[in-house]
Amino acid sequence: MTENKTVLAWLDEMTKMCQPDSVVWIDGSEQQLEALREEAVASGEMIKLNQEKLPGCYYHRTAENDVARVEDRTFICTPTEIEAGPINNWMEPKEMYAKLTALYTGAMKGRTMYVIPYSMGPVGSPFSKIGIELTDSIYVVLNMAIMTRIGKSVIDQLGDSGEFVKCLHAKKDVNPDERYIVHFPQDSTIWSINSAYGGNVLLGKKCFALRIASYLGKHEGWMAEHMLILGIENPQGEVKYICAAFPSACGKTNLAMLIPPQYLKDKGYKVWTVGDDIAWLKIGPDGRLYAVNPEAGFFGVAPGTSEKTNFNALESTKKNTIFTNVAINNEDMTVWWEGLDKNPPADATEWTGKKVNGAEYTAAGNKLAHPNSRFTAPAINCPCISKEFENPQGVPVEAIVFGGRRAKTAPLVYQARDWQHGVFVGATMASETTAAAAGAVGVVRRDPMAMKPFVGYNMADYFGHWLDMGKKLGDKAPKIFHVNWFRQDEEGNFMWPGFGDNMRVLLWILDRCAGKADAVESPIGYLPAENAIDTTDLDIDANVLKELLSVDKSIWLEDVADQKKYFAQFGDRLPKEIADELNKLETNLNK
Ligand code: TSX
Ligand code: MN
Repeated sequence: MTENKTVLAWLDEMTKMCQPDSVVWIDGSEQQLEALREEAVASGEMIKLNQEKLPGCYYHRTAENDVARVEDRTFICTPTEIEAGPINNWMEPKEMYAKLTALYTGAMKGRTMYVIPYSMGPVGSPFSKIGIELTDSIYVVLNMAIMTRIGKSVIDQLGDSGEFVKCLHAKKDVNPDERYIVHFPQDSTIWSINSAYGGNVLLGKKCFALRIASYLGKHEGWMAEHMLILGIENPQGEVKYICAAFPSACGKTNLAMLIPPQYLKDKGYKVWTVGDDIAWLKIGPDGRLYAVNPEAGFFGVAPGTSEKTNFNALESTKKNTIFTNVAINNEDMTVWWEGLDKNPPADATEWTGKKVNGAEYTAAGNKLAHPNSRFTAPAINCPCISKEFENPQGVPVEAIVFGGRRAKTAPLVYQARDWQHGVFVGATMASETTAAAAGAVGVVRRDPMAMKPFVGYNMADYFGHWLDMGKKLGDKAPKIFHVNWFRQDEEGNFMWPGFGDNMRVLLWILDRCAGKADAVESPIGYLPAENAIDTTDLDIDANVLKELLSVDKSIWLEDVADQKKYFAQFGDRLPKEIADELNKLETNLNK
């Protein structure tokens, strides 16, 4: 398929190490993919679902010990430990290569190695980067075919260039004790072994588009961020774009595909999805910041996705989708998960493969679908996919929104005073744990820019890169905001209706960017002025709204103490600007 010497030499080296029985190039043709689906069904790796109700849809079940990303086994192997920083696991590259070479040697004996050329971003876009993933899993090939642009057009685009990310994945025996997800940023290399779960093996996603790309972005003057991208069209037909970063369990995919409240729909407002997880951001020819979604699909959490919470995501999964670790309804070979509806199938196969009565099984407190079960759906299936989804130049970004799940601390929305303050707001992002995560509920987890597990170098230098980008953007920089959909009252009830009504907050944000909405200064930044957020047709008490927009100084001072502790781990590598902003916040709160 190619005469590219760098590609062929690397492929030769990897083949000699892994010793597959055969090597198959993925050309991206429907014919080849269909043959692979049939092969996976014949071997039991995938199950064909009801082709009338769910055309082109398949089911896959992972090993029970292989259901999520493994942060404690994820490494950034830079030449020195300080380059990887205090947040990442690190090992000296030579030592790691030797350790992994032992594991990979002969790992593909008796198996086929697939060679997947793929592009992150539209093929040929100035934003886009190419990767080649070698894998012995058909499931990986078929997921990559949904999540990225693959095949011949990509290898043609690469030509004889050596500029591609070398990705190696071997399923081996899925042994969790020998599972490694390893990045060598200086070599543009990713090695993954002993897993077959999404985030660990679809190497274009978190490994490349965030960890390796963040490293490349730092050196090339752009940014790889864990952000959704959405467009809001006003009644005049103008579309403005927002990027937003949230920690897990905040409903990022739901926000990316938001449906406006009826009265705004009636006025002519629309929401368009450009991306639900990752944004690559670059300064355009006009000096503004532009965003591209490097992915081609959604790898979304299934539980909680319903017609009510995310109609557009659910629609996206109705054809050509791969479901992983959800439950099967054996009556008609469709899928089910917690939160889809209130009717668990009577004749069900739960996610580990046991046949159960779904009603009885769930009534006894068991889950039919794994909480981290997923759908892999093509973005083009999404009813609200943006016309700009494939735009090679990206979309101009008006606002950057950070968020978190905070019961008491953060108000519904506030605006940073300037870019530097905004970077501090992102750096101090935090979320309180829910029952969905392991461990205690309500514990504050700091997750700067929602990038804690995804920065491919020292987090302190990453803050520095954000500050540098602001200097380059100057007065053309997007405005920065923070939102919290999860404020609770004394009884623990959510005070804000959330979901589609979040549009009201997004419109205040866009109005602020246009210099149209009123705000008041507070110790933490600008808050919406009274009546600045449109509550038309919303049954919300004026006092509740006031409470949602209030700042409790003593609670914030507790958070400041936690922020100080968190930043201490970066030592004197922490940019002075961040320390200055922390001091400013503390001073403001003590006034
Ligand atoms: O996704 C959510 N969003 C963003 C939507 C665009 N969720 C689900 C979070 C789990 C992933 C939310 N949950 C949101 C939200 O804005 N808000 C809440 C909290 C909440 C839950 C239920 C109600 C109100 C708020 N009300 C009723 O159930 C009637
Ligand atoms: Mn994500």
